[in-house]
Amino acid sequence: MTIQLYTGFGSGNSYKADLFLKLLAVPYEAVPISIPKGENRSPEFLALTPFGQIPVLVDDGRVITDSHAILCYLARAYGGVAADQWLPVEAEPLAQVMRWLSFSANEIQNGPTMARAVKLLRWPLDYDLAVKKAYRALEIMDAHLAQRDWLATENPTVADIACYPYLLLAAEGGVDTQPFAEVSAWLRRVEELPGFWPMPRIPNLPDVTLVPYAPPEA
Ligand SMILES: N[C@@H](CCC(=O)N[C@@H](CS)C(=O)NCC(=O)O)C(=O)O
Repeated sequence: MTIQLYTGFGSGNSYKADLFLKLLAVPYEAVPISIPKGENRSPEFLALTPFGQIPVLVDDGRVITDSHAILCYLARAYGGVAADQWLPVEAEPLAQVMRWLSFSANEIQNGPTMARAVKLLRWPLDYDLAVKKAYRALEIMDAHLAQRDWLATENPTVADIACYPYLLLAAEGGVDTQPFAEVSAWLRRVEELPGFWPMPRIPNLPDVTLVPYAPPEA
């Protein structure tokens, strides 16, 4: 039975699932859901997930919601010989992966993701606070990646796939990743993974002025 991924153009959370399916070379059917058209509020879609959010993965009757849950499901179900690499089962590396999945769901979500939501979707949020959180998250990541190639273990894991999209998209929210050399190098490493699939980008977006990064005073 074909795997279906309910996904949306411009959605970084959906792209996490699309990208990982491509990296694992798992065939699937992409079912586009338009949030601007309200398709995520249709009775059919809400029957799949009361959250009304994309992405949703349906695999042989199993419905998996939430991008990070989908990444973990795919790693274990379809990772094959690399399953333990993408999502380790041993206590310490598993904890490290969870730590960076939480970073994606909290620090990245509340930083670059929210800054982008303000600029792209006009969400009525505190933009300055989102940018401040974004730069703090980037400082932490940059220092962490100065010591290592990948976020959680010595190999790429689902944590790298989870953190990648909204840092790729950071400039759409006015957040500049350029001053963060280690993060920039890590973004390129993700893009060099075999099977990497670039995110289809929203064309003709209005220019967003990058907020200059000011390093903390020593
Ligand atoms: N925790 C969820 C968040 C998913 C999410 O916020 N998806 C957005 C698109 S990127 C969405 O569906 N928004 C519509 C809504 O919340 O009504 C995940 O990681 O998948």
